[in-house]
Amino acid sequence: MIVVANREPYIHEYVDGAIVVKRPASGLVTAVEPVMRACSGTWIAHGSGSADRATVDREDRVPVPPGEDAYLLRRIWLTDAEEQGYYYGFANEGMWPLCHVAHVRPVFRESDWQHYRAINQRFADAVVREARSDNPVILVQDYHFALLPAMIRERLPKATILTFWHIPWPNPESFGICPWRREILQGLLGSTILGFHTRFHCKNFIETVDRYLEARIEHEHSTITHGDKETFIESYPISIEWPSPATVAAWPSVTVCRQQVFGRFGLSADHCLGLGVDRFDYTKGILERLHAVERMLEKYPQWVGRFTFVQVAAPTRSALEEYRTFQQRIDGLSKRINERYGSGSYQPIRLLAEHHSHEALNRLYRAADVCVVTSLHDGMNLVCKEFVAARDDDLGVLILSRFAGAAREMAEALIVNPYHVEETADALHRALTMPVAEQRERMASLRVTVREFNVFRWAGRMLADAGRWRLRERIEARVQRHKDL
Ligand code: ADQ
Repeated sequence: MIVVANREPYIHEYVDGAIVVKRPASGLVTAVEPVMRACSGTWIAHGSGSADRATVDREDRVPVPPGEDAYLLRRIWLTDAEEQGYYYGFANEGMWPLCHVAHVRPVFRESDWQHYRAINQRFADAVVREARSDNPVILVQDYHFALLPAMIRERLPKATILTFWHIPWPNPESFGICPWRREILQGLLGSTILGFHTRFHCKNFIETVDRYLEARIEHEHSTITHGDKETFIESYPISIEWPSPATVAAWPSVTVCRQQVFGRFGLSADHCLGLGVDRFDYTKGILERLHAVERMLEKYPQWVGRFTFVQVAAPTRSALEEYRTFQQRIDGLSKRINERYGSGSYQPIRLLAEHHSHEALNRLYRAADVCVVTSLHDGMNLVCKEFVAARDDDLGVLILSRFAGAAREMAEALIVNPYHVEETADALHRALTMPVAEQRERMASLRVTVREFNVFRWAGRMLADAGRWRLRERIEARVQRHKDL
């Protein structure tokens, strides 16, 4: 199996002259990495770490995870100008805001598009070189590679190409502003299967194709035929790896986690803790969330001095002005709320603008009374699932945006419209006063959902569909051979 994703699952960096391995803060990596560990194969990605070149062999490959060597990571090198055009430019200033419709204007530059096309071609060449047969199974990941499926199809016509789009797909009107909409749609239709998180995104995609391309659409089977190639469009809600009993046994108890986290922030045992965990991204609704915390303190003053909100935010795409300004706005708002409601050592907002290890995040999840996910638009959102997986005590409340794909599966959360600050403030108060029995009932039910529909179910469903597809193609080829005889 070959996975193509922009982000690598393991980044080698020089720190004080020594090489250390880092795990990126990325929902895609969180979800797809356990599948690769189980299936083995090759993961092709941009080599972005300062020590990446020093750790690969002559074919630019390195076995990972370090020490386990379960699969190969094949690195692709980009110049600064290529990274600027393909990754920061077209992918993150064009496609990301285009698909999230989060009121940030997409920017489309001809030069970015040229880089995007060239880098998609470079990855397609690498796939062809890494393929060990004429019909490999290739998993193409995300909006960095919209052109890749058709490029691979041209060189490996028998390949099974499963493309998964990790972010939302907008409606045809919104998508229509992209100057290269036809090329992007045609690129994606090189896939055998094209997956989205929700039926709603599938429907938007099919309607977009209907609007801008000549294609035959079979709504009943959810297939699109463009040229002589048929693509199956299906929803596969992504998830996380459910922690094994051995993993859970190694976790510090909830009581210990709470003591450690409360100790770190100097909070008394009867204090309440709210938690947000995100990349520093304008789609995640961090500003709206902080406004809701402020409104809750204003409306329910009994929480002043008794409630602290910890916002963990990993800096991301900091080369882009939009992201730097966003981070400054969050900083400014946190300071203002702390000036308004803080006193002495009490600060209602604790902003931790840094990358955290998986263990540190898990401790926070286990210590929190309420976890708040207020994305303005999110393909799925895995933070809410990680929070639920961490709570083997069945306690804690999840507040979840109705605009995250996860809201469709996690109805036992307190579902909010993050644009409605008053509603989120009330939900916070409700979460903090929720009786233990109700917390247990909601959390136990959420845990069943996340355990059942874990990331292996996601990958398993996609691969099973691919298997059926390959079988059908083999039978059709055999029938054709008989006809020809
Ligand atoms: P992301 O936009 O990256 O993913 P999300 O699904 O929430 O969003 O995943 C974020 C991941 O990064 C989580 O595993 C989280 O623990 C980790 N993370 C966040 N902040 C961190 C920090 N400060 N330190 C360390 N780790 C941190 C995209 C889509 C989502 C979709 C996923 C998977 O935007 O909608 O759910 O892909 O398809």
